[in-house]
Amino acid sequence: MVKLWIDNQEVNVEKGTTILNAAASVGIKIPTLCFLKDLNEIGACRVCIVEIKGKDALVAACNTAVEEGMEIYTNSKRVMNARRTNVGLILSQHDYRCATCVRSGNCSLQKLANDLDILNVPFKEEYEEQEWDMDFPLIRDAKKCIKCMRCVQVCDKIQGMKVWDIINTGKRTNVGLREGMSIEDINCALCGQCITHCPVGALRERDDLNELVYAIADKKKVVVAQIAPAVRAAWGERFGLKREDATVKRLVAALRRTGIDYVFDTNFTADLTIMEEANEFIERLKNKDKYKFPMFTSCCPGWVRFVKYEYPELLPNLSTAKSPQQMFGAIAKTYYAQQLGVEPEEIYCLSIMPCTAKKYESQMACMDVTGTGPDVDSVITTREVGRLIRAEHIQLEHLKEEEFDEPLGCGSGAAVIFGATGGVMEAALRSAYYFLTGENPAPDAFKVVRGQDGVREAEVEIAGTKVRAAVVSGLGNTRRLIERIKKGEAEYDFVEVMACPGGCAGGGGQPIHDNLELAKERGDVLYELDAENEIRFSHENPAVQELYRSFLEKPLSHKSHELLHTDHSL
Ligand code: HC1
Ligand code: SF4
Repeated sequence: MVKLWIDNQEVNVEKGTTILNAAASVGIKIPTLCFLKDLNEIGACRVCIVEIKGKDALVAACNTAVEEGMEIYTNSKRVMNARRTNVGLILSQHDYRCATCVRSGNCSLQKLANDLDILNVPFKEEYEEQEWDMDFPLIRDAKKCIKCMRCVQVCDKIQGMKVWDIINTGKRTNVGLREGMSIEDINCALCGQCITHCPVGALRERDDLNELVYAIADKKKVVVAQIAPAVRAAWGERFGLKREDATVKRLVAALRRTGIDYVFDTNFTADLTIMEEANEFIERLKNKDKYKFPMFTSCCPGWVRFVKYEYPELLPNLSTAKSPQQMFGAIAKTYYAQQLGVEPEEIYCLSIMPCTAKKYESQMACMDVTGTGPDVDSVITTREVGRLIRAEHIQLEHLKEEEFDEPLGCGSGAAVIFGATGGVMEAALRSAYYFLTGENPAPDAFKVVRGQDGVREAEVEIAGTKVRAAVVSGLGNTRRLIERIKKGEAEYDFVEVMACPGGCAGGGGQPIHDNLELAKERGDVLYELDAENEIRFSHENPAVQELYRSFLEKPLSHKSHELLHTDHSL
């Protein structure tokens, strides 16, 4: 142990502890900006500087280890002046139009400037512009970049993609796309993890709210919304709502206030996905010589993009089932349009997702089953739905909960856990067991696949058949797993992959909390919702059963193939 003093308080910590952590252990908060736990501890922003008695230079607390007998001051006059100067310098290089910034009110730099009472800074009048395709789902605004390197590190160390790099030298040093590539051509999976780890507004998703507002105002359009599983565990965070108040039923009510005509649940088509995917898996197991193994899930578009760029030879291993988002669009514009007695093009299908890659998935040319345009017209993130609610001045505290519309609003507990890593696998195993044995397993029989470890493996036995399953989240973990499979070091029958660490709960479209990863907490909410649901199995969803009876006939039928499956190499 090391004994030292911080702001005259005695502190005892393990050898090797940083000053930042030593201070935190006794409740002293040293402000940070570029710091990202375990990923970016480079001390570049010089915001966490502290004074050590007897030393001339101020040091960065995030990457300086404590030493025996140190006397440290975190808020001395010298420290405060230097910290103000450093933040002022960063601000002077940053586009300061906060009022029109997507991160206003949730920006680490803005908060620091306010906390430090910085009221006057010689802002630059002109900034170096970087060209960007504003139609692309991921937007970068170079004028707002503070060169903290967080995006570079997250994309490289967590996602293993190395999309961002340091470009130029000297005064023109900046962050940009690797090797001068364009965002359309580079291998970006669109996971959005660089967005959720950016402390300012330099990275964001394309804003699709404008188009939605026009669609709602268009009297000729029937606006139909779907809410993704993981959105319900996170949407209230932006409003500071308690978990028990931020229910999905309150979100349904809020969406109706915006003028949306019907509010449905992606859980409905998550159940439909399980019907198709579990049967596809059984079909592959029964005809092992005809198919490549393992079969991979295909509902995460960040993962599908990753396969296309990095391992195209694995495309035949992907389940041909479309994602629940896309199945919803296909069913809304066929089955539901028929029920309403309207043409497919009269329906405007909105999707509310915790994900940025879903914006890209909805625009793929193959996602148009009616030949009248995209099955899903627009995708907004959990953050954008928060902005929509604020823009409409909806007072959530006065809003009563409302039920989803029927019939596409009915979802099982198996569907809601899609939003947590391992959930798709667990839901598929529950139904595969039923399809193979004719009986339901205990609902939690396959909970062995739950957890937050980046890679989890399980071997389960169903009707005498051993199924070797793996669950992986985060693209860096995924690459390592694939390399092991390719080298013959690991062998599986069925693998679930989610591009974002923790699955959609930790998705790149979720609310941003600086230096806080909430995937586990949100995932726990989804598992609670599963346990509370009267229906725990996708095959017991009555609305899905009715859809097969009256429209699709059976899983993997000709019609199901036409509407619900795709060739991922397209
Ligand atoms: Fe997901 Fe999915 S679980 S991909 O994480 O399969 O985005 O929540 O909606 O489509 O259902 C995301 C979440 C989501 C799809 C489902
Ligand atoms: Fe990297 Fe994901 Fe950001 Fe693309 S979206 S640059 S893959 S972190």
